[in-house]
Amino acid sequence: MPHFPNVPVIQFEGPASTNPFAFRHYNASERVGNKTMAEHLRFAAAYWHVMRNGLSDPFGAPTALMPWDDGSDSLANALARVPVFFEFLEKSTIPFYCFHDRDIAPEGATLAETHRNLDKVVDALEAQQKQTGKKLLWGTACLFSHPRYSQGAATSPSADVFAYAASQVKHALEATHRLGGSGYVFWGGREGYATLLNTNMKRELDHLATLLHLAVDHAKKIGFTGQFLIEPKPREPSTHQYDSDSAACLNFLREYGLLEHFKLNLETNHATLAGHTMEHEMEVAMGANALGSIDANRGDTLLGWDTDQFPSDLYLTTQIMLRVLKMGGLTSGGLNFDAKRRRESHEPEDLFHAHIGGMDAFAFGLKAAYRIQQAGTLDQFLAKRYASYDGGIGAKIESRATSLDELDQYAQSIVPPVLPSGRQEMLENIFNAQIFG
Ligand code: XUL
Ligand code: CO
Repeated sequence: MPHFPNVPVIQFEGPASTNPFAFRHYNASERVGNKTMAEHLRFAAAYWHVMRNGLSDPFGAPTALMPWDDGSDSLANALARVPVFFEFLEKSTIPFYCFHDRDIAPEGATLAETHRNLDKVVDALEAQQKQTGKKLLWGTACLFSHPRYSQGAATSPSADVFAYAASQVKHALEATHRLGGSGYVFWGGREGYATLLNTNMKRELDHLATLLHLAVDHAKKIGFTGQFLIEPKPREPSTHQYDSDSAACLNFLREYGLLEHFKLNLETNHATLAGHTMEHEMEVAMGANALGSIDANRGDTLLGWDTDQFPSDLYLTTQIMLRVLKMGGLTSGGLNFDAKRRRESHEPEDLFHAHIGGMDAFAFGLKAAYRIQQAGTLDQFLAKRYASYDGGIGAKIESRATSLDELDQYAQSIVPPVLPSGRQEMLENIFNAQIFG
Protein backbone atom coordinates (compact mmCIF):
# COMPACT_ATOMS: atom_id res chain seq x y z
CA MET A 1 0.00 0.00 0.00
CA PRO A 2 1.54 3.34 -0.99
CA HIS A 3 2.16 5.87 1.77
CA PHE A 4 1.94 8.83 -0.58
CA PRO A 5 -1.08 7.64 -2.60
CA ASN A 6 -1.79 10.97 -4.30
CA VAL A 7 1.77 11.61 -5.40
CA PRO A 8 3.04 10.26 -8.74
CA VAL A 9 6.68 9.66 -9.66
CA ILE A 10 7.76 13.24 -10.41
CA GLN A 11 8.56 13.81 -14.10
CA PHE A 12 10.19 16.64 -16.01
CA GLU A 13 7.52 18.66 -17.84
CA GLY A 14 9.49 21.81 -18.71
CA PRO A 15 9.25 25.46 -17.61
CA ALA A 16 5.70 25.96 -18.90
CA SER A 17 4.19 23.18 -16.77
CA THR A 18 1.62 24.18 -14.17
CA ASN A 19 1.57 20.72 -12.55
CA PRO A 20 2.73 21.10 -8.91
CA PHE A 21 4.01 17.50 -9.02
CA ALA A 22 6.40 18.05 -11.94
CA PHE A 23 9.90 19.40 -12.51
CA ARG A 24 10.25 22.54 -14.60
CA HIS A 25 14.06 22.53 -14.79
CA TYR A 26 15.39 19.29 -13.33
CA ASN A 27 15.64 16.83 -16.18
CA ALA A 28 17.86 14.06 -14.81
CA SER A 29 19.16 12.78 -18.16
CA GLU A 30 19.60 16.18 -19.86
CA ARG A 31 23.23 16.96 -20.55
CA VAL A 32 24.79 20.17 -19.34
CA GLY A 33 28.30 20.21 -20.79
CA ASN A 34 29.82 16.76 -20.50
CA LYS A 35 27.57 15.41 -17.72
CA THR A 36 23.89 14.84 -17.12
CA MET A 37 22.02 16.95 -14.59
CA ALA A 38 21.77 13.94 -12.28
CA GLU A 39 25.57 13.52 -12.41
CA HIS A 40 26.20 17.21 -11.75
CA LEU A 41 23.73 17.61 -8.92
CA ARG A 42 23.86 14.31 -7.00
CA PHE A 43 20.80 15.13 -4.90
CA ALA A 44 20.34 13.52 -1.50
CA ALA A 45 17.45 13.48 0.97
CA ALA A 46 18.04 13.78 4.72
CA TYR A 47 16.43 10.94 6.68
CA TRP A 48 16.17 13.17 9.75
CA HIS A 49 14.08 15.82 8.04
CA VAL A 50 11.96 13.60 5.79
CA MET A 51 11.17 10.88 8.34
CA ARG A 52 11.85 12.29 11.81
CA ASN A 53 11.16 16.00 11.77
CA GLY A 54 7.77 16.59 13.37
CA LEU A 55 8.16 20.33 12.68
CA SER A 56 8.01 21.39 16.32
CA ASP A 57 9.63 24.67 17.31
CA PRO A 58 10.74 26.00 20.73
CA PHE A 59 7.22 27.37 21.26
CA GLY A 60 5.04 24.64 19.87
CA ALA A 61 4.30 20.96 19.40
CA PRO A 62 4.98 18.94 16.23
CA THR A 63 2.51 19.54 13.41
CA ALA A 64 3.69 17.09 10.71
CA LEU A 65 1.19 14.40 9.76
CA MET A 66 2.94 11.02 9.55
CA PRO A 67 0.20 8.42 9.19
CA TRP A 68 2.81 5.64 8.84
CA ASP A 69 4.43 6.42 12.20
CA ASP A 70 2.95 5.11 15.49
CA GLY A 71 4.79 7.82 17.43
CA SER A 72 6.78 5.32 19.50
CA ASP A 73 10.52 4.89 19.79
CA SER A 74 10.28 1.16 19.10
CA LEU A 75 12.45 -0.83 16.74
CA ALA A 76 9.30 -2.00 14.92
CA ASN A 77 8.33 1.62 14.23
CA ALA A 78 11.88 2.38 13.04
CA LEU A 79 11.69 -0.57 10.63
CA ALA A 80 8.25 0.53 9.42
CA ARG A 81 9.65 3.93 8.41
CA VAL A 82 12.23 2.43 6.02
CA PRO A 83 9.90 1.51 3.12
CA VAL A 84 8.10 4.86 3.49
CA PHE A 85 11.40 6.66 3.03
CA PHE A 86 12.29 4.62 -0.04
CA GLU A 87 8.86 5.30 -1.54
CA PHE A 88 9.65 8.98 -1.00
CA LEU A 89 13.04 8.55 -2.74
CA GLU A 90 11.46 6.70 -5.66
CA LYS A 91 8.68 9.23 -6.21
CA SER A 92 10.90 12.28 -5.78
CA THR A 93 13.56 10.57 -7.99
CA ILE A 94 16.26 11.59 -5.48
CA PRO A 95 19.13 9.12 -5.96
CA PHE A 96 20.99 9.47 -2.61
CA TYR A 97 20.23 9.81 1.09
CA CYS A 98 21.99 10.67 4.35
CA PHE A 99 21.30 9.63 7.93
CA HIS A 100 22.32 9.90 11.56
CA ASP A 101 22.41 6.61 13.47
CA ARG A 102 19.66 7.81 15.83
CA ASP A 103 17.36 8.93 12.97
CA ILE A 104 17.14 5.42 11.65
CA ALA A 105 17.29 3.34 14.87
CA PRO A 106 16.35 3.99 18.50
CA GLU A 107 18.51 3.85 21.62
CA GLY A 108 18.11 0.55 23.47
CA ALA A 109 18.15 -0.17 27.20
CA THR A 110 21.91 -0.81 26.94
CA LEU A 111 24.57 0.37 24.51
CA ALA A 112 24.80 -3.18 23.13
CA GLU A 113 21.06 -3.15 22.41
CA THR A 114 21.40 0.26 20.75
CA HIS A 115 24.00 -1.19 18.38
CA ARG A 116 21.81 -4.24 17.70
CA ASN A 117 18.90 -1.92 16.83
CA LEU A 118 21.12 -0.09 14.37
CA ASP A 119 22.23 -3.33 12.72
CA LYS A 120 18.63 -4.44 12.22
CA VAL A 121 17.61 -1.19 10.53
CA VAL A 122 20.78 -1.25 8.42
CA ASP A 123 19.70 -4.72 7.21
CA ALA A 124 16.40 -3.19 6.08
CA LEU A 125 18.12 -0.19 4.42
CA GLU A 126 20.52 -2.51 2.63
CA ALA A 127 17.64 -4.57 1.25
CA GLN A 128 15.80 -1.43 0.08
CA GLN A 129 18.96 -0.04 -1.55
CA LYS A 130 19.38 -3.30 -3.48
CA GLN A 131 15.77 -3.25 -4.59
CA THR A 132 15.62 0.40 -5.65
CA GLY A 133 19.20 1.28 -6.67
CA LYS A 134 19.20 4.23 -4.25
CA LYS A 135 22.57 5.00 -2.64
CA LEU A 136 23.91 6.31 0.63
CA LEU A 137 25.72 9.64 0.22
CA TRP A 138 26.92 9.79 3.82
CA GLY A 139 26.23 8.57 7.30
CA THR A 140 26.93 10.17 10.66
CA ALA A 141 26.46 9.62 14.38
CA CYS A 142 24.07 11.79 16.36
CA LEU A 143 26.34 13.02 19.14
CA PHE A 144 24.13 15.89 20.23
CA SER A 145 20.57 14.82 21.17
CA HIS A 146 21.00 12.56 24.18
CA PRO A 147 21.47 14.32 27.56
CA ARG A 148 24.80 12.47 27.98
CA TYR A 149 26.15 14.76 25.23
CA SER A 150 24.83 17.96 26.77
CA GLN A 151 28.40 18.98 27.70
CA GLY A 152 29.96 17.73 24.48
CA ALA A 153 30.75 14.35 22.93
CA ALA A 154 34.44 14.23 21.92
CA THR A 155 34.82 17.49 23.85
CA SER A 156 32.96 16.33 26.95
CA PRO A 157 34.78 16.84 30.25
CA SER A 158 33.98 13.14 30.90
CA ALA A 159 36.25 10.51 29.37
CA ASP A 160 33.41 7.99 29.70
CA VAL A 161 31.19 10.17 27.52
CA PHE A 162 34.07 10.34 25.01
CA ALA A 163 34.11 6.53 25.02
CA TYR A 164 30.34 6.43 24.40
CA ALA A 165 30.74 8.81 21.49
CA ALA A 166 33.60 6.71 20.11
CA SER A 167 31.47 3.58 20.37
CA GLN A 168 28.67 5.29 18.44
CA VAL A 169 31.10 6.54 15.77
CA LYS A 170 32.54 3.04 15.34
CA HIS A 171 29.11 1.56 14.69
CA ALA A 172 27.85 4.45 12.54
CA LEU A 173 31.03 4.22 10.45
CA GLU A 174 30.63 0.47 10.06
CA ALA A 175 26.98 0.95 9.07
CA THR A 176 28.02 3.58 6.50
CA HIS A 177 30.65 1.19 5.15
CA ARG A 178 28.16 -1.68 4.90
CA LEU A 179 25.72 0.52 3.00
CA GLY A 180 28.42 1.65 0.55
CA GLY A 181 28.31 5.28 1.71
CA SER A 182 30.44 7.75 -0.25
CA GLY A 183 31.29 9.70 2.87
CA TYR A 184 31.12 10.00 6.64
CA VAL A 185 30.31 13.35 8.30
CA PHE A 186 31.21 14.90 11.63
CA TRP A 187 29.03 17.78 12.72
CA GLY A 188 29.84 18.95 16.23
CA GLY A 189 26.66 20.56 17.50
CA ARG A 190 27.77 20.11 21.11
CA GLU A 191 31.50 20.32 20.40
CA GLY A 192 31.92 23.80 21.81
CA TYR A 193 31.00 25.60 24.99
CA ALA A 194 28.46 27.76 26.73
CA THR A 195 30.98 29.51 29.01
CA LEU A 196 34.77 29.54 29.15
CA LEU A 197 34.53 29.62 32.96
CA ASN A 198 34.08 25.84 32.93
CA THR A 199 36.00 25.02 29.74
CA ASN A 200 39.55 23.92 28.99
CA MET A 201 39.50 24.82 25.31
CA LYS A 202 42.91 23.41 24.40
CA ARG A 203 42.19 20.04 25.99
CA GLU A 204 38.77 19.86 24.34
CA LEU A 205 40.27 20.60 20.89
CA ASP A 206 42.93 17.94 21.44
CA HIS A 207 40.20 15.43 22.31
CA LEU A 208 38.13 16.34 19.24
CA ALA A 209 41.16 15.76 17.02
CA THR A 210 41.75 12.43 18.76
CA LEU A 211 38.25 11.19 17.91
CA LEU A 212 38.76 12.15 14.26
CA HIS A 213 42.13 10.37 14.16
CA LEU A 214 40.58 7.28 15.75
CA ALA A 215 37.85 7.31 13.09
CA VAL A 216 40.47 7.55 10.32
CA ASP A 217 42.37 4.63 11.88
CA HIS A 218 39.20 2.56 12.14
CA ALA A 219 38.26 3.31 8.53
CA LYS A 220 41.63 1.89 7.46
CA LYS A 221 41.07 -1.15 9.62
CA ILE A 222 37.66 -1.97 8.13
CA GLY A 223 38.53 -0.91 4.56
CA PHE A 224 36.23 2.13 4.38
CA THR A 225 37.64 4.37 1.65
CA GLY A 226 34.87 6.99 1.62
CA GLN A 227 35.52 10.67 2.21
CA PHE A 228 35.58 11.99 5.79
CA LEU A 229 33.90 15.36 6.13
CA ILE A 230 33.56 18.07 8.78
CA GLU A 231 30.52 20.34 8.67
CA PRO A 232 31.19 23.85 9.97
CA LYS A 233 28.62 25.78 12.02
CA PRO A 234 29.37 28.61 14.44
CA ARG A 235 26.64 28.11 17.06
CA GLU A 236 23.27 26.52 17.82
CA PRO A 237 22.89 24.43 19.85
CA SER A 238 26.19 25.38 21.57
CA THR A 239 26.92 29.06 22.20
CA HIS A 240 30.24 28.65 20.44
CA GLN A 241 31.10 25.66 18.29
CA TYR A 242 34.75 24.89 17.56
CA ASP A 243 34.09 24.05 13.88
CA SER A 244 32.75 27.56 13.40
CA ASP A 245 33.43 28.17 9.70
CA SER A 246 35.52 26.91 6.76
CA ALA A 247 38.64 28.79 7.83
CA ALA A 248 38.42 27.56 11.45
CA CYS A 249 37.92 23.97 10.31
CA LEU A 250 40.84 24.10 7.88
CA ASN A 251 43.10 25.51 10.55
CA PHE A 252 42.01 22.79 12.99
CA LEU A 253 42.53 20.02 10.43
CA ARG A 254 45.97 21.38 9.53
CA GLU A 255 47.07 21.83 13.12
CA TYR A 256 46.18 18.25 14.00
CA GLY A 257 47.50 16.59 10.84
CA LEU A 258 44.04 15.70 9.56
CA LEU A 259 43.83 17.73 6.36
CA GLU A 260 44.78 14.82 4.12
CA HIS A 261 41.87 12.78 5.49
CA PHE A 262 39.07 15.36 5.65
CA LYS A 263 37.13 17.70 3.41
CA LEU A 264 34.35 20.09 4.33
CA ASN A 265 30.61 19.59 4.08
CA LEU A 266 29.34 23.15 3.72
CA GLU A 267 25.79 24.12 4.61
CA THR A 268 24.34 27.36 3.27
CA ASN A 269 22.51 28.38 6.45
CA HIS A 270 25.59 27.63 8.57
CA ALA A 271 27.61 29.99 6.37
CA THR A 272 25.18 32.83 6.99
CA LEU A 273 25.11 32.09 10.74
CA ALA A 274 28.90 32.49 10.64
CA GLY A 275 28.48 35.92 9.06
CA HIS A 276 29.60 34.74 5.62
CA THR A 277 28.00 34.04 2.29
CA MET A 278 27.95 30.45 1.05
CA GLU A 279 30.14 31.62 -1.85
CA HIS A 280 32.73 32.85 0.64
CA GLU A 281 32.75 29.54 2.51
CA MET A 282 33.08 27.64 -0.76
CA GLU A 283 35.99 29.80 -1.94
CA VAL A 284 37.83 29.25 1.34
CA ALA A 285 37.36 25.48 1.14
CA MET A 286 38.24 25.33 -2.56
CA GLY A 287 41.45 27.27 -1.91
CA ALA A 288 42.58 24.29 0.19
CA ASN A 289 41.17 21.72 -2.24
CA ALA A 290 38.85 20.71 0.59
CA LEU A 291 35.31 21.27 -0.63
CA GLY A 292 33.74 17.85 -0.27
CA SER A 293 29.97 18.13 -0.20
CA ILE A 294 27.08 20.54 0.30
CA ASP A 295 24.11 20.64 2.65
CA ALA A 296 21.68 22.51 0.42
CA ASN A 297 19.33 24.84 2.23
CA ARG A 298 19.01 28.53 3.01
CA GLY A 299 18.40 30.80 5.99
CA ASP A 300 16.08 33.71 6.48
CA THR A 301 17.61 37.17 6.62
CA LEU A 302 14.99 38.23 9.19
CA LEU A 303 15.77 35.40 11.61
CA GLY A 304 19.07 34.80 13.37
CA TRP A 305 18.86 31.04 13.65
CA ASP A 306 19.20 27.93 11.55
CA THR A 307 15.86 27.90 9.73
CA ASP A 308 16.98 25.13 7.34
CA GLN A 309 14.65 26.32 4.58
CA PHE A 310 14.53 24.67 1.20
CA PRO A 311 16.68 26.41 -1.40
CA SER A 312 14.57 28.59 -3.69
CA ASP A 313 16.83 31.58 -4.34
CA LEU A 314 17.99 31.22 -7.95
CA TYR A 315 20.77 33.76 -7.55
CA LEU A 316 22.21 31.71 -4.70
CA THR A 317 21.89 28.33 -6.41
CA THR A 318 23.62 29.86 -9.47
CA GLN A 319 26.46 31.16 -7.30
CA ILE A 320 26.85 27.73 -5.70
CA MET A 321 26.77 25.80 -8.98
CA LEU A 322 29.24 28.21 -10.58
CA ARG A 323 31.75 27.13 -7.96
CA VAL A 324 30.84 23.44 -8.22
CA LEU A 325 31.53 23.69 -11.98
CA LYS A 326 34.75 25.59 -11.34
CA MET A 327 36.08 22.85 -9.10
CA GLY A 328 35.20 20.21 -11.67
CA GLY A 329 32.17 18.70 -9.93
CA LEU A 330 31.20 17.25 -6.57
CA THR A 331 33.03 13.93 -7.14
CA SER A 332 32.06 11.85 -4.08
CA GLY A 333 29.93 14.62 -2.52
CA GLY A 334 26.41 15.72 -3.33
CA LEU A 335 23.68 18.25 -2.69
CA ASN A 336 21.98 17.02 0.46
CA PHE A 337 18.70 18.73 1.30
CA ASP A 338 19.38 19.38 4.96
CA ALA A 339 16.15 21.34 4.91
CA LYS A 340 12.75 21.17 6.54
CA ARG A 341 9.32 22.32 5.60
CA ARG A 342 7.83 25.26 7.46
CA ARG A 343 5.75 24.23 10.46
CA GLU A 344 2.64 25.26 8.57
CA SER A 345 3.41 22.84 5.69
CA HIS A 346 2.45 19.79 7.70
CA GLU A 347 0.89 17.46 5.09
CA PRO A 348 2.91 14.57 3.61
CA GLU A 349 2.64 15.97 0.08
CA ASP A 350 4.48 19.10 1.27
CA LEU A 351 7.61 16.93 1.47
CA PHE A 352 7.39 16.63 -2.31
CA HIS A 353 6.67 20.30 -3.02
CA ALA A 354 9.67 21.20 -0.87
CA HIS A 355 12.10 18.84 -2.62
CA ILE A 356 10.75 19.56 -6.12
CA GLY A 357 11.37 23.26 -5.47
CA GLY A 358 14.89 22.65 -4.21
CA MET A 359 15.76 20.37 -7.13
CA ASP A 360 14.38 22.82 -9.69
CA ALA A 361 16.19 25.74 -8.06
CA PHE A 362 19.50 23.86 -8.32
CA ALA A 363 18.83 22.62 -11.86
CA PHE A 364 18.12 26.22 -12.87
CA GLY A 365 21.26 27.33 -11.03
CA LEU A 366 23.30 24.68 -12.85
CA LYS A 367 22.06 25.81 -16.27
CA ALA A 368 22.65 29.50 -15.47
CA ALA A 369 26.10 28.77 -14.02
CA TYR A 370 27.00 26.78 -17.12
CA ARG A 371 25.94 29.70 -19.34
CA ILE A 372 28.10 32.04 -17.25
CA GLN A 373 31.04 29.66 -17.48
CA GLN A 374 30.63 29.19 -21.23
CA ALA A 375 30.34 32.94 -21.87
CA GLY A 376 33.65 33.28 -20.03
CA THR A 377 33.21 37.03 -19.48
CA LEU A 378 33.61 36.89 -15.71
CA ASP A 379 36.67 34.62 -15.94
CA GLN A 380 38.23 36.90 -18.53
CA PHE A 381 37.61 39.94 -16.36
CA LEU A 382 39.22 38.20 -13.40
CA ALA A 383 42.24 37.07 -15.41
CA LYS A 384 42.76 40.61 -16.70
CA ARG A 385 42.31 42.15 -13.25
CA TYR A 386 45.29 40.21 -11.89
CA ALA A 387 47.35 40.21 -15.10
CA SER A 388 50.05 42.43 -13.57
CA TYR A 389 51.16 39.32 -11.64
CA ASP A 390 51.59 37.24 -14.81
CA GLY A 391 55.01 38.66 -15.63
CA GLY A 392 57.61 41.22 -14.58
CA ILE A 393 57.64 42.30 -10.97
CA GLY A 394 54.24 40.65 -10.29
CA ALA A 395 55.56 37.20 -11.25
CA LYS A 396 58.54 37.79 -8.96
CA ILE A 397 56.15 38.65 -6.10
CA GLU A 398 54.06 35.53 -6.72
CA SER A 399 57.11 33.27 -6.74
CA ARG A 400 58.57 35.13 -3.76
CA ALA A 401 61.70 35.79 -5.79
CA THR A 402 62.07 39.36 -4.65
CA SER A 403 62.89 41.44 -1.58
CA LEU A 404 61.72 44.61 0.09
CA ASP A 405 64.90 46.26 -1.24
CA GLU A 406 64.07 45.34 -4.82
CA LEU A 407 60.41 46.36 -4.45
CA ASP A 408 61.45 49.64 -2.85
CA GLN A 409 63.70 50.40 -5.82
CA TYR A 410 61.06 49.30 -8.30
CA ALA A 411 58.27 51.38 -6.67
CA GLN A 412 60.48 54.48 -6.74
CA SER A 413 61.27 53.96 -10.43
CA ILE A 414 57.69 53.80 -11.76
CA VAL A 415 54.87 56.20 -12.41
CA PRO A 416 52.54 56.02 -9.34
CA PRO A 417 49.90 53.33 -10.02
CA VAL A 418 46.44 54.30 -11.31
CA LEU A 419 43.77 51.61 -10.83
CA PRO A 420 41.08 50.72 -13.36
CA SER A 421 37.50 50.37 -12.05
CA GLY A 422 36.51 47.18 -10.18
CA ARG A 423 33.26 47.28 -12.25
CA GLN A 424 31.14 45.55 -9.61
CA GLU A 425 27.83 46.78 -11.05
CA MET A 426 28.80 45.83 -14.61
CA LEU A 427 29.75 42.33 -13.39
CA GLU A 428 26.44 42.02 -11.54
CA ASN A 429 24.68 42.92 -14.78
CA ILE A 430 26.63 40.22 -16.65
CA PHE A 431 25.70 37.68 -13.97
CA ASN A 432 22.03 38.67 -14.07
CA ALA A 433 21.94 38.61 -17.87
CA GLN A 434 22.81 34.90 -17.74
CA ILE A 435 20.21 34.25 -15.03
CA PHE A 436 17.58 35.83 -17.29
CA GLY A 437 18.69 33.22 -19.86
C1 XUL B 1 22.62 20.69 11.99
C2 XUL B 1 23.08 19.97 10.79
C3 XUL B 1 23.21 18.50 10.92
C4 XUL B 1 24.33 17.92 10.13
C5 XUL B 1 24.56 16.45 10.36
O1 XUL B 1 22.53 22.06 11.84
O2 XUL B 1 23.29 20.56 9.76
O3 XUL B 1 22.00 17.93 10.56
O4 XUL B 1 24.15 18.10 8.77
O5 XUL B 1 24.72 16.14 11.70
CO1 CO C 1 23.78 19.93 7.83
